[in-house]
Amino acid sequence: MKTRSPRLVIVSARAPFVSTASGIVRAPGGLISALLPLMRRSRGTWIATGADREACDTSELPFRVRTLSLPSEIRSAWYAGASNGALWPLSHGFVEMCRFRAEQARAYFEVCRAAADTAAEHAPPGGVVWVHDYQLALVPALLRARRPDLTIGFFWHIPWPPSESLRVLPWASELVEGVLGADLVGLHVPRYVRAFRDALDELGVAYANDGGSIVVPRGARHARIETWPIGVDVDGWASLGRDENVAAEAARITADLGGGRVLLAVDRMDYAKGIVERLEAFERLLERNADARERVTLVQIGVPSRETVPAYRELRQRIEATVGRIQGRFGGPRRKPVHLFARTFDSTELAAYYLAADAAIVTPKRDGMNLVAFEYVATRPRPNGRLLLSTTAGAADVLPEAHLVNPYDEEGLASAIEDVALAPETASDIARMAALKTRVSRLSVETWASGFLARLEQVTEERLPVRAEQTRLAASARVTRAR
Ligand code: ADQ
Repeated sequence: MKTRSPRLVIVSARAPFVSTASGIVRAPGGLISALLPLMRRSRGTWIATGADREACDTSELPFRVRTLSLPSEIRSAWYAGASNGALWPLSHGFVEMCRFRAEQARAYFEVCRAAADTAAEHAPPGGVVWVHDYQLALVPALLRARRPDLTIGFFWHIPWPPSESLRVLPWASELVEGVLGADLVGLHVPRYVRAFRDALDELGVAYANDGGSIVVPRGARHARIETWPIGVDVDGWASLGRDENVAAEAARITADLGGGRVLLAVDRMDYAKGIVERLEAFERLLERNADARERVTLVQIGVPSRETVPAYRELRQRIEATVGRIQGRFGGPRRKPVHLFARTFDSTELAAYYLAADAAIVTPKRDGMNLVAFEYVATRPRPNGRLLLSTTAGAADVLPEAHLVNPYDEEGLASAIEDVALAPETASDIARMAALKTRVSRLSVETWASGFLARLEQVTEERLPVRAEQTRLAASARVTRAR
């Protein structure tokens, strides 16, 4: 489905470009690659709050990138504090790790206000604004108050917190009201929509159920909360998977690792991804299975992440210490059971590992969706290999043919890793992977982005007469300002 995506404004914490040692490059990740073509077509504006100003200062683009000038203490209190020290752990079930500090909440409100003001300034009359993620959840309502003529979409990329957890957030009501400023709110899977409904019940906000979605009346309009599962750039990964050079590199990787079974994990280094628990489960497997000690290698690719947050610095040390211990116990001069890479890989390098891996071990403790599971499946040209996936990742809800495991069950996790690593491939494995490939192809990120925007426009057409009047007022206010 293609959308005209006219006059699109995107608001996100991350910018589409970053500075690296080799110059300014497109920021990694499927979301950016899905949104860039839409922005190029719409010639709109991308507002990035956490951005690298220099990387975004480019005049060659067919659209504008605006960054916000925020004092460093506000930026840090918003990003490392309220966003990643409160909302992230809260939404991933790590309530004990949450720190709710009043000055961080104030900074969060301030950054959302600044983002909303910038969007209000750049969005044309009757334009479409798509706001992304938990770092900017108040933007929809703040923007709506400034610019009622706009069509506003919001996507929350992580799990919606269960109401028991949300109850401990001192500004839970403001958070929910902020999100409800959007015309269309997207969540990955139905259980997050159910959790959102629980939050409305808890806060006494009236709503109606409409199939699996929720409709919340807000004056002359409605906010709709719907399931929009994200996907990956399926064609891009598939074409890397068919590339001869990538296949040759994959064969080199397998040979360098000793020719045995290769298990692969790829994550941002985040405690929600369950990296230490995965390593410990692998260690348990090596303890009890001499065959695995000889034949199985785990490659853990982990891109360092959010290192301004203390919990993330400690996590990296724990990961390195655990890998060191496994190496000390089971490694030898010619045998290294775990390989840890703590850096960013480009997609060609990642694809070679996806091809080399007999199984992908995707075992986060909690994850909104998890794109690595999709990338592994999309890259492999044939329906072989196994995907081990946590029941607690959103991806498990859309990829039921994966080998599913509870990442909190220590013994179960070790046994599941053992099975996907050592059991001989069966016809059922091939059938499962074929089914996964079909599902992943249907969930491309391009379809997700254009489908969400098309639906957003459809949803706002429900309030057409009101909107036409608001757009007329916004346009005449512009003309007056210009004079
Ligand atoms: P993330 O928490 O970042 O995303 P995920 O969905 O797994 O998690 O995406 C990670 C991306 O980073 C993948 O595209 C992967 O290839 C890439 N990546 C990881 N390690 C890398 C490395 N070392 N080098 C290069 N690339 C690497 C959030 C939510 C998820 C949700 C997405 C999209 O937390 O649950 O799936 O947004 O909505």
